[in-house]
Parts: sequence; C-alpha cells; structure tokens
Amino acid sequence: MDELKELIKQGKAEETEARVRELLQAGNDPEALLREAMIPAMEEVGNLFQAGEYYLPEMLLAARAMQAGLEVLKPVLARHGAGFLGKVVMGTVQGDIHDIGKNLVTMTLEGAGLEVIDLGVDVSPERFVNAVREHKPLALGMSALLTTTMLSMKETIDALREAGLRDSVRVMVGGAAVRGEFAEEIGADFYGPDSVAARDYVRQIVELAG
Ligand code: B12
Repeated sequence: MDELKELIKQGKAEETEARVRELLQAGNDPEALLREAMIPAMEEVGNLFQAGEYYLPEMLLAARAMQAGLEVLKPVLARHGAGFLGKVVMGTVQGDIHDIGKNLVTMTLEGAGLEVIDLGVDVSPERFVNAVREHKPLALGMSALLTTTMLSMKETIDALREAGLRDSVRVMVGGAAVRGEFAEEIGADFYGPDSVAARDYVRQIVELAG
C-alpha cells in the first residue's frame, strides 16, 4: 500500500496500474486501496504543491498515475452494481477542470446501480440546468476543487430556481473546496465528504421515492 502511494506521488502511471492489479489479485479490498493509499497520495501531492515543492507538471503526472490506477478499479467497483435505480447528473463546475473526485463519485454511483449522466468538467450553470430539464434525474451532483469556482455552485442552484426546476431535483455538492456550511448557505440539499457519502445519500433518495 505504501509503495502504491509513493508510485502515485511520483507520477508513475504504468507502475501504479501494475501495483493496483497486484494488490487486487492478492485479495485487497478496492475501497481500502482508495482510502488507504490512493486518495492520501493526492492529498500529499496537494500539500507538496502548496509548499512549493511540487510544480504543476508533477501534480499533473501524479493525477495521470491516479487515473491509471482508477481505470483498473473501475470494473471492480462497478461489479457490485444492482440494476437500474434511477438517474444522477454529475459534473465539475465552471472554471474547474479537476475531475478525479467527480469520476470517483460517478464510478461509485454506477457501482450502486445508478445511471450517471456525466457532463465532464467546466460545466456552466446553463448546461447543468439543461441536463436536469432533459434527463429529469433524482439528483444533481456538482464537484468543485477551487475556492474560486465553488461560487458557480450557487449560480447553478439559482439558475435551477429561475428555470422552475429547483424542486424537481436534489442537489448534492462536494470536492475539496466545499464544506457543509457552504452547502447550506447556497441552498444545496446535501454536502458529502466522499463518494461513499454521495452514494448513501442517493440511495436514501431512491428509498424515499419508493
Ligand atoms: C490533481 C490536482 C490537479 C490536476 C487535476 C487533474 C485532474 N484530471 O483532475 C491539475 C494538475 C490539472 C490541477 C490544476 C490546478 N490546480 Co489542482 N490539485 C490537484 C490535487 C493535487 C488533487 C485533487 C484530487 O484529484 N484529489 C483526489 C480526489 C479523489 O479528491 P476530491 O476531488 O476532493 O474528491 C473526493 C471528495 O472531495 C468527494 N467529492 C468530489 N466531488 C464530489 C461531488 C459530490 C456531489 C460529492 C457528494 C462528493 C464529491 O469525493 C471524492 C473522494 O471520494 C489537489 C490537492 C487536494 N488536496 O485536493 C490540487 C488543488 C485542488 N489544486 C489547486 C490549484 C491551485 C490548481 C491550479 C489553479 C494550479 C495552477 N496554478 O494552475 C490549477 C487549476 C486548473 C483548473 N482551472 O481547474 C489547489 C486549490 C486551492 C484552492 N483552495 O483553491 C489544490 C488544493 C492544491 C493546493 N493545496 O494548493 N490540479
């Protein structure tokens, strides 16, 4: 596990992929890999960047290694899937191109049997609103990693209200920049610290919808 964390920090994509495979074959739980090695690796990369020890290229390489590891986990996480429960629209907000966390939430929801319409990154309020109008999802999930882009979440919620769609969908928000108080302030229904919280919240909605 420690070695996996180091490989991601050093941005070694091929080695990361191989190590994830090995650890899975040895019987390790995919969620434990994420929790104990992969997510902490990205956390440390962020700290190194903030401390001026890593620059953008190192951060980008680490992100690529992380994504290579996630590709291996994807089918394994999805295997737990239990049929079609409903739709969720997901995206990273306008101005923000961080997508690892959003992809992880998407995979976890798909693994729980939800259909996810993934709008990708840099999604404007208008695009979120149009997707809600078109797909009529149970929930809309927005991800923001930058303090400068999280305000776009409020703009999206306001735009939903103006379009008369706010009551038709539960809005959940997350990403490293976001906190519970902020979610409340902007009128979101839920803040989740991780992908498991997102999954549990959507499951609750499904149960309530009967
Ligand atoms: C990798 C990375 C990048 C990569 C992104 C690659 C990619 N494809 O995503 C690259 C190199 C492109 C990048 C660029 C930049 N980055 Co950057 N980046 C990171 C880093 C190191 C890791 C992010 C990550 O993937 N974490 C792992 C995932 C799994 O975590 P997560 O996204 O938080 O998601 C989890 C939860 O938050 C939750 N979640 C996420 N979304 C959602 C949604 C819902 C609905 C729910 C319920 C839950 C949920 O579930 C996930 C886990 O289960 C962070 C450091 C950090 N601590 O976050 C900095 C960080 C986010 N970046 C930062 C900065 C400053 C930048 C740049 C501005 C740098 C620059 N000078 O250009 C640019 C901005 C580009 C842009 N316009 O978006 C800062 C932000 C500071 C701030 N407070 O605003 C950070 C915090 C680094 C730091 N400590 O300074 N970055």
